[in-house]
Amino acid sequence: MAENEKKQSIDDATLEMIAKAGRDEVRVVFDRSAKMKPCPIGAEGSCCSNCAMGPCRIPLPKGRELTPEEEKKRRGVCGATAETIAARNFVRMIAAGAAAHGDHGRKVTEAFIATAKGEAPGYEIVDEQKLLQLALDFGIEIGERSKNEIAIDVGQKAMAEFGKQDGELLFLKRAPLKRQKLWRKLGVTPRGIDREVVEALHRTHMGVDQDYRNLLLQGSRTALSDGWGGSMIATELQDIMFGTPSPVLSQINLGVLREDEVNIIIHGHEPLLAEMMAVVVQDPKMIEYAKSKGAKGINLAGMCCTANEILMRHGVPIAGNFLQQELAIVTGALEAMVVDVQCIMQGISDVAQCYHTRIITTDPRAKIQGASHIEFDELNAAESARAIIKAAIDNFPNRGKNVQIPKEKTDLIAGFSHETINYLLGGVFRASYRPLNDNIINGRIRGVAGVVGCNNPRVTHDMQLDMVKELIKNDVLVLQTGCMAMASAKAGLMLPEAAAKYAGEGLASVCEAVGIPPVLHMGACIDNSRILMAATAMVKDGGLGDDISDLPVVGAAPEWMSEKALSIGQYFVASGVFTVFGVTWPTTGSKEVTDLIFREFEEMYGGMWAFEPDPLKAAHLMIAHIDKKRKALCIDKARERLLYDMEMRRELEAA
Ligand code: BF8
Repeated sequence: MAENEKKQSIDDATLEMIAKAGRDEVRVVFDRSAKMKPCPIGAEGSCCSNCAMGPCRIPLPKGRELTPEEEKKRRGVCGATAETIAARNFVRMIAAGAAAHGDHGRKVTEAFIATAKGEAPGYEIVDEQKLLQLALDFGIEIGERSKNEIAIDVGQKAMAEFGKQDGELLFLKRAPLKRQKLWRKLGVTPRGIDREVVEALHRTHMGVDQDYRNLLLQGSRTALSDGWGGSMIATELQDIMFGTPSPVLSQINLGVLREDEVNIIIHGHEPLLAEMMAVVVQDPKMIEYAKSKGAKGINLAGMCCTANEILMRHGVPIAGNFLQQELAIVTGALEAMVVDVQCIMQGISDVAQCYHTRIITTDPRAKIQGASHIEFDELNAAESARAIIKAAIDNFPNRGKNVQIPKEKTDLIAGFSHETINYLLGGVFRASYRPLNDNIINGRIRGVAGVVGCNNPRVTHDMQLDMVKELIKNDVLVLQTGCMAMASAKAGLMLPEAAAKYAGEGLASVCEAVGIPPVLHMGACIDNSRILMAATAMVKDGGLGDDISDLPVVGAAPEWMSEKALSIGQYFVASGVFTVFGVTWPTTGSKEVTDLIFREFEEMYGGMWAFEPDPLKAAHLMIAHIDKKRKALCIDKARERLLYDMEMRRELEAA
């Protein structure tokens, strides 16, 4: 089906706002993507723009194999082969993604240290138990010291991980021993978070590393420095400062915006400002101020991963995922879109000019032309948050008559941190993954899938639902983060009652016994580190092999678009997880590179990439991989028996 024929979204609120944008003559991402055909040479990874002798474009011929003669001539000006060019591009994308997560982690660490020192009023050390756990992981003395003294040392040790030059990242010790040994053997053990990103950029510079296998090793090392480094540090320190998530009820979709209140959306990734805004919007003085401008109150909602952060810890509602950011403005009911970093489309600035919405940038690293900038100061967080919220309230009287808020909003339960799953499954006194492992071994749960990542207008918005529904129907427990979690939440899959409606009998029986939905929201994209921890906990609880690659566990990002998603995918693969991406695959310009990452990686890491744009077919690739792992663990028979028993039961009931 041609791009302009495909359905733009399966979400009614999104479709309603696309139509309104059309009537208002406002161009949004869906229009721009229909007009802009992706460059086929760049899409397959066959364009090198790493020096000024190029850009060199060496596309594959359409619909036929290369002749040996063409193959020989397929070189950039420097002589770079298709393999080198595809691998360089791939590794650069990983490095950019890892840098984004790492820089998020660093910013949080700075605020964490300031908090521990008492220099950041309004923030505090909330989860003491997690602090002590981290102190033990880092080898920091606890003794009789105060939580703030311990936290200063924890923060400084975490900060040192970014600039460390040798040795191994500290969190790697959390991985199964076998995995750690494998990383050392392959030479992909990350030394320092920044160092791996810098080395990836150096080695992909013109005239440096020109062996695609060697380049891909640095790709793994860089990605691992994200998953077991920058992202994990961000997750852990945020939990200590803001609380480790536990189940919380909230709502999602554009219908959470309110006609009669000042609507503020906080959008981006880092929760430092959002946390403070969640507190300040409740200040009676601010509410009074909003009333003085004619509003009934202040309504704070989130978008993208900042939304996930404040949803997980406070139940702040979510207005939508990545492709809905401009559409929130199109409602005509948004007083301010407050942004921090990452996944913020520059298009919001153009769209906002057609309505009254103020775009407020807050971070010196992420300014947008045409937006107002009110800088957020972590050391004076409440004051900054107040100034930003006041600016939004002041804009309420400017709201026009062209307001249309979709009615769609769905309840969801979020807050499934790794620790919460542990407690829910095992109970507070014997928290463990044992019941999960037992139910995998006895076949009620077939396996576990992490379905994560973005939206991408190249495919139908939120179409990943087909994948998630197929997985749970086949008794696969689904863990989600990022914008994919939001897609499932909008469809009601993150409610306990979804188990009876959508899950297979085995999975439904476990969900009903524990009282959890069949699809668990684990947080923002940096919280994919929680999935690594969950997988490691499953290995450590025993009975499912001695490495992550032995587990019937798979990953997917069916609608990915961001470089961060590639970094996440690569650290999943290098940690031993079979990972399927949809939309497009960025190395198809080189058969060698693609073969390496789709096939040989399995021998190297026990996990490999796959590309399948059809979400149903992708789900079946994942299920097949789960079954392969079950067979290798000799637990495939248990499931057959279980299914046989159920069949017999049905026959008996029928008789
Ligand atoms: O970091 S899922 S579109 S918001 S990149 Fe961006 Fe992708 Fe959404 Fe979360 Ni992750």
